[in-house]
Amino acid sequence: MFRRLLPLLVLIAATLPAAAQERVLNVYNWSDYIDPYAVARFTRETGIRVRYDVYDSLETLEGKLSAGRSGYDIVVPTSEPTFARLLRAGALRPIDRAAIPNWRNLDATLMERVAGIDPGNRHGAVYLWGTVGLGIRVDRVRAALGPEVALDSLDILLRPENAQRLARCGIMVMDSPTDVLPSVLRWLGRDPNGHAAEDLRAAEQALMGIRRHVRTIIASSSILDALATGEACVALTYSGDVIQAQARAREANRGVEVGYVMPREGAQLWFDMLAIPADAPNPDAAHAFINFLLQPDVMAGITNHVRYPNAVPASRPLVDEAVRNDPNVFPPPEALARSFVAGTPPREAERERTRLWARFKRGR
Ligand code: N2P
Repeated sequence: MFRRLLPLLVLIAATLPAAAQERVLNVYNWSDYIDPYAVARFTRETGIRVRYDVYDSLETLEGKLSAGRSGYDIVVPTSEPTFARLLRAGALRPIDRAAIPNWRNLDATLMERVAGIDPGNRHGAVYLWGTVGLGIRVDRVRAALGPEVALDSLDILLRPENAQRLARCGIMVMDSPTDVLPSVLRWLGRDPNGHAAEDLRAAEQALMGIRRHVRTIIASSSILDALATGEACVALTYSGDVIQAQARAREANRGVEVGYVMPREGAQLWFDMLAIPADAPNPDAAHAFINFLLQPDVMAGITNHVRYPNAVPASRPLVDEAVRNDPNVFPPPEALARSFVAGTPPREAERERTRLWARFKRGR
């Protein structure tokens, strides 16, 4: 009897406690926003398995989190408006610094920039940052607009006569009012955070002025792919996504040359935050993950892979020289001086932005 039971008992002993103890970290991050090697190394070093989901717009992230019980332990919202709003709604858990000794590796100046919305930086650490601009096929844009065209302005996209000439080549805009409207307002010479009715009307007019020349308004992840293959000729999206597409296009070696345009009118600058939802199932694993990410060598690997600058200065010497010296990855001080950071519009303005965006997508 005992003999027959033994294998069963061994089986139970071997599997049950392991299953009960298996630690899982549920990550919800932007697409193309980590070095896969870092995730594998985290699991190897800690034994914590990672369940990894991605989103490609702030609207998607906020929708998922606002419903509650997302089941995620780590999320990566932009400081404003998303992180600020989640924080205000009580949807984020205070971070226990004692569990994150590598917190000291964070850039004090960058952390100070987000302390206005999160006093004492209690709820988040800057992960990566970047700008909003245009990914372009350099030769095609020159061919369509003339060799003299200035490749540093949103004029390429937003002047209707330019958009018309580029329409056949393929214009795309990322599907995110939150991350598109501020740049349009700035290009118009308006307050990028303006939310008065006339600001929004002006932005809508500008967008409608090019609407019929726009091939698609689509998720930022699809834009990255379309830039890499050459299917998109001009696309409004995030800086590092363009630079990743540029690298992929070079590797493919099919004659697609992708360039990034940081708007001289002033680029939108954003900071993405590592944060823990208030109802995270495994907050201990979340703390362990943040501590792991904030190591200089891990962060350097991430910046090398995704082409966004991070918030750990000691990682800088470990970043590949070509990435470190790329002004589109690390914007020079003059460009930063002209940049602006988005704010958090009041609820009614946010609703109006959503309606405006739906009209833009519909084309009327
Ligand atoms: C990564 C998207 C960049 C994050 N694919 C924008 N805040």
